[in-house]
Amino acid sequence: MKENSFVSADDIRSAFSAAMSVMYREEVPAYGTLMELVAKVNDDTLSADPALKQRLDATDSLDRISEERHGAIRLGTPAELSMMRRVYAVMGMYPVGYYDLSTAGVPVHSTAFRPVGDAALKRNPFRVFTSLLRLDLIADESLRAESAAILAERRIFTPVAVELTEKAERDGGLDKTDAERFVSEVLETFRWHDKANVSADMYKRLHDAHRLIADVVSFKGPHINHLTPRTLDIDQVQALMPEYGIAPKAVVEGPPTRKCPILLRQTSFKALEEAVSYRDADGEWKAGSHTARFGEIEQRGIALTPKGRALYDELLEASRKIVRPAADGSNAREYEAALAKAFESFPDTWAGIREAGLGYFSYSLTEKGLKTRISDRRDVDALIADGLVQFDAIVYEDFLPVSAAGIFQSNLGDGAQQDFVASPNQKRFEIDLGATVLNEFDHYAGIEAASIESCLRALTAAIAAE
Ligand code: OOG
Ligand code: NI
Repeated sequence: MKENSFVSADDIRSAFSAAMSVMYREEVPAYGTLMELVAKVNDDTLSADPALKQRLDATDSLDRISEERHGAIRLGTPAELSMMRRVYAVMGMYPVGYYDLSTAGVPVHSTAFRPVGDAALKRNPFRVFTSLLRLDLIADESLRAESAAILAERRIFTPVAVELTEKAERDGGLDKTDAERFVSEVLETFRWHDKANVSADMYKRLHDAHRLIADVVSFKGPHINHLTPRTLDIDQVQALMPEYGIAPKAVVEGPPTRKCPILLRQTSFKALEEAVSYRDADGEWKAGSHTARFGEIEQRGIALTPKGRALYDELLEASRKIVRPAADGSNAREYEAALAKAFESFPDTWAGIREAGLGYFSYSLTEKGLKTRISDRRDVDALIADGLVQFDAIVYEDFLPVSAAGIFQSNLGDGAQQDFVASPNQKRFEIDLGATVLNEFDHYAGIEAASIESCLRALTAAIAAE
């Protein structure tokens, strides 16, 4: 009886992402403006392309097309990370992928907590790019120790949020009343606090070491630093942002514009300078400012195999050797041209991508396949050649470290570039997390293999049944 009264994890996640969207729009009005622009461009794109509209209507919910797809937070301690993992699990969000951003001059490593599986993603795809600060990369030993001490003092979860997470773990879910309380209590963790935890002097020391350290250590909690709706035409939104009074980052991150979109393209408006106050030793509040929060948009394409990803990385690097995008946008055109040129060697038809083994596809029976029976298990190329099986791109649901670094950098201010020795440490991250992260390539390969298996089973089952 009890189990029937549980709200599904997918529904809790939907309620949470909706509540977060409302909160963030109130906190950051420019984000509301971006949402309006995205909705308008999505509407225009759909009116101009009835075929696209029809396709999306069949596969996605058109009325939710402009909703948030992801957000991001930055945590300070292993204990915060492992508790966050338990909180997300109540909402059906699990750690997928490991991203080392030290190579890009950002002292964090990260994962994405997201729904896994088609049904959950369709119901609500909301995910949170979650980073853990790496104090081990800070050279100044005393600053490192002071930061650790400040972080050890703070409690980012409300007691009720912790209690309800434990209850969900114990009972296997939450009923309606508890689920509603859970969403509003967890939202508190993501809220903005304009009163810093530290003195103006300490803030300055943290900020001088790295702006990101100041962002994580100085505040009561890991405020959501951006939300990201889906756009159907990222180039158009990027172009229109200034007209709407918001300043876009210099370039769109990721692959160039293509007929067959691959991976993920994203861009953002630059983080806003916001008023905060610091608490000095004598208990007085002192006015200052902090820059951390922004709005982002994303457009997703096909998930690439390790071979496709290697080619993507190679072409991206090749184009960046020709033109490295400047933060002020002064060479954005040249960068776009170099990127487009470099990617000419990446096939731009679905069949070409599939034949070269660059992308993951989901296979299904054609009309003919539905009516046909075969006695042997053939390979998928033969089934396609016989017209029995068709293929659709599997959408990339994860992130890209070079792009993430570009998003971080554009929001840390120009000239914030700093070098750290590359030091990926997935083992350490997983120990701190209290779980292993899912390998995204294995995951996509599994979806593809299962779709092939189900085609073969259907095609040969009819024979067995005879
Ligand atoms: C996260 C930046 C990464 C993305 O979309 O790649 C990210 C952050 O700024 O905390 O959200
Ligand atoms: Ni993002």
